[in-house]
Amino acid sequence: MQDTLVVENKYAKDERIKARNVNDTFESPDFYQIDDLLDEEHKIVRKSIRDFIKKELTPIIEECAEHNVFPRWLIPKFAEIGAFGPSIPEEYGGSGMDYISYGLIMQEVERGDSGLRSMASVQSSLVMYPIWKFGNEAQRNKYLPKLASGEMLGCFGLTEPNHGSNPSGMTTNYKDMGDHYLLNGAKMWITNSPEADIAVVWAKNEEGRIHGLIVERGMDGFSAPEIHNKWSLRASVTGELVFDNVKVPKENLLPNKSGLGAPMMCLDSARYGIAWGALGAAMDCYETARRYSIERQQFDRPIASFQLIQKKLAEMLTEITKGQLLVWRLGKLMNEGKATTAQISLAKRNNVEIALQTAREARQILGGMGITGEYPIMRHMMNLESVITYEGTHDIHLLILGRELTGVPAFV
Ligand code: TGC
Ligand code: FAD
Repeated sequence: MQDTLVVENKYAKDERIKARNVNDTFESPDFYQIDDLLDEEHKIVRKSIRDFIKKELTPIIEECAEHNVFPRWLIPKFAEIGAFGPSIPEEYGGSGMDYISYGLIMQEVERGDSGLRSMASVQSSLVMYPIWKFGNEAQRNKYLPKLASGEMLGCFGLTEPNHGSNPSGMTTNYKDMGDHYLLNGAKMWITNSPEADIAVVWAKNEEGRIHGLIVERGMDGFSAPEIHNKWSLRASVTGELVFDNVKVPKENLLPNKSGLGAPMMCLDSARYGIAWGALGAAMDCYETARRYSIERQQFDRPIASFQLIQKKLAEMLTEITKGQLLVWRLGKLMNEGKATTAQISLAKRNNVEIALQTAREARQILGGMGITGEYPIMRHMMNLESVITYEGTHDIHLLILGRELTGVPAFV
């Protein structure tokens, strides 16, 4: 990871980057007048995030992705616009918004880049949510305001080197040493970890029961090495979490829920956000391809005039529109506390899949230009290859649905 300050200064001087800023005229497609289903607050939230992404992220994102730079300097700005803890009550620094607003924030941020949406959804759904939901009052007051303001960045450690799709097999564990817990083990593929100030870590106690613990940067025996050579989410930082006899104070255990159900509840919230977010990436690819097809001439006419190009665009828009309706309804169910894990799986699975298909088709419409960083499509496509794997792989979500439909788990 390069020194972010050096990179920031370099970017500030770059005329080409300023030009990109002016050119971001993105508007989301709304073929079924879904905006009529949103209230004024939703539209205001969406506009403010969209403006922020155009002003702050679009100008730098291609270079960040190319040079593998996590733009940490944007974190206070993400906080300012309410991207951290949108559904967390205001008394803890959150914004107390509903789930449709949360979804729209994720959509707009991922329209900018899935890596930055990852950073924000981990902070909100996987760090702030468990501290709020399973923590005590002292933990909420100690951590949530700082996470909401961006003073602290968090990460979430569930996956292990040998336990990805089956987190219940985790071996990370802690022992009760009387005045503290002793934590040992390792987590893998952890978004934000090398930059994080705290980690919400899931580990087994001596009886094999899973609990959440808050581990702070700087604790003896705790390290978070970065994972290098990613061809996906290059503007997001991913790493390991290594615990070598880490003494965790007893007050850092999240007391109000144990068992795999606790991290799974966090995943429900994060997967919901991804279902919206992936649509943002799809919209950006669709809009880019639609505009390009009108401008690009071959055989003395715009490529938009060819039926095969129109077919691609029409199918992209159809899938995006279906995805929009899906997440709007899911958002209503989330607001009412009625959304089920299987419903969330269906939306995450569907919307990430159609986003990837959209990116692949859009890339074809741009021909050779589609593989360059002059357009966002290849970056979105590579990012989405992670999104389709994390928070439960595409096939695991299918199996979650299969279990719901038949009552028979087919995981083993
Ligand atoms: P299973 O038998 O399904 O459940 C075990 C216990 O947990 C309870 N439970 C839930 N409780 C509340 N809400 C939920 N959503 C729940 N899901 C499960 C369940 O009732 C049971 O409780 P009890 O009391 O009966 O014991 O567990 P299983 O071991 O059979 O696993 C099922 C499976 C495969 C679906 C699950 O393990 C799974 O979803 N695996 C995928 C793993 C995954 O999604 N990992 C994500 C890691 S985090 C991440 O990727 C972040 S990326 C972030 C970013 O950058 O954006
Ligand atoms: P595996 O579980 O080894 O799966 C490999 C293949 O086997 C997949 O195709 C899978 O679908 C298939 N498979 C597995 N089990 C079955 C089965 N029963 N039936 C059929 N097929 C099966 N984790 C965190 O805890 N926190 C994070 O912040 C986080 N961030 C991430 C960021 C990135 C960029 C990535 C890539 C991953 C991140 N993850 C994180 C981990 C992510 O959740 C896991 O990668 C994911 O759950 C899959 O686990 P795995 O990679 O070990 O794959």
